[in-house]
Amino acid sequence: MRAGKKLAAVLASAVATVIAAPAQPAAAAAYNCFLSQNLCLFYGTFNQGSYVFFTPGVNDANLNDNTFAESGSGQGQTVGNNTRSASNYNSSHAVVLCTGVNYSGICRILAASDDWNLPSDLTRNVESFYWVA
Ligand SMILES: [Ca+2]
Repeated sequence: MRAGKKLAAVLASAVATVIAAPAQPAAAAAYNCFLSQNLCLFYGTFNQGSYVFFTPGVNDANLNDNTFAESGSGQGQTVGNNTRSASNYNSSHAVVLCTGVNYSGICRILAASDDWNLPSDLTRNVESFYWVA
């Protein structure tokens, strides 16, 4: 019983920590990216810095009117031509990222459940993306 109560207290503490966490950038990223089925685009390499997330099935033909919203390096910068890494947390749908607006230019597939430092021809050069059905 006593051990059980202690465990319950630890769990309650953990829950409180999780609930309190959204003020922290890393926790926000955990919610919007790592614990989601979303596509996340990051200002920095290795999924670092400010980021923006897109829900499954919602394409964006022009990332030049999006800004990195979350706190971190690059916050407020334009997403178009500034994305350095990307993570596709969707377990069933790939995404295609393109260097031009309206899915033009060089386009490359980011597989489901995969992440990238963008290849040299895409880094700081992505302007649109779409989900693969
Ligand atoms: Ca847009």
